[in-house]
Amino acid sequence: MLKGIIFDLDGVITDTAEYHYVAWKEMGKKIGIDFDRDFNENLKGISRMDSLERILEYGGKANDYSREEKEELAYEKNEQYKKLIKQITPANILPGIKQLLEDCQQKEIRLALASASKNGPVIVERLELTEQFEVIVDPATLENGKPDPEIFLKAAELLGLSSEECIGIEDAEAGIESINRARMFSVGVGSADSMKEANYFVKDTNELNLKKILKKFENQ
Ligand code: B16
Ligand code: MG
Repeated sequence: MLKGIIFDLDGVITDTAEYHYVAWKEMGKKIGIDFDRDFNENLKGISRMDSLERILEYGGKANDYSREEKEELAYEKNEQYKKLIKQITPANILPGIKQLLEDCQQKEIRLALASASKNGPVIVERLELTEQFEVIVDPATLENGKPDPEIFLKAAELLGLSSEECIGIEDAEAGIESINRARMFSVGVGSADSMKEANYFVKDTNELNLKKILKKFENQ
């Protein structure tokens, strides 16, 4: 029986990808690496430091910076990002999500957040959704980022539920892999191609409907 739903944040509850993009792009400019929105897709669901490593590799500068310099670059990016996310309001909750959260509450399905973002709690606060989530996993407590299953397993553990009792919802390929490796039912939001590993997927958040999700879960 389904007892818990574990949500990704960026790309499922709200769309912060553009802010990440703007902030990374500005940092890239300073060190002479330019990239476009297509490349930015590779950074979805990936931790801050792993994102920086991917950008440096893309720009052919993977070995040009010390650990401390990388920390500084990631710090600068995050300062810029924190300025940008100040403009987030409840109006930025993606279509269909409020209804889905309400439907879950009505059915006493417990909710957790499994975001790779260390800014997750601030964003959820700005969306005025803090109270809806019983558990928010702190990514700083984890050893491995997505696609490792650790974050989804941790969320289930904190809810006191088994993997079989939970569903994970994600928009990133790395996130779907993480859910699948946690042996949970995976629900994807995105294109058929990027969500091909998901147990069930929709193209847009406004197609996320609890009844439909439950039906797919029960018939798995
Ligand atoms: P931060 P999610 C992820 O959030 C983003 O998709 C990814 O682009 C970002 O690098 C990562 O959080 C870390 O974010 O720099 O704020 O700690 O999709 O797992 O909710
Ligand atoms: Mg995401």
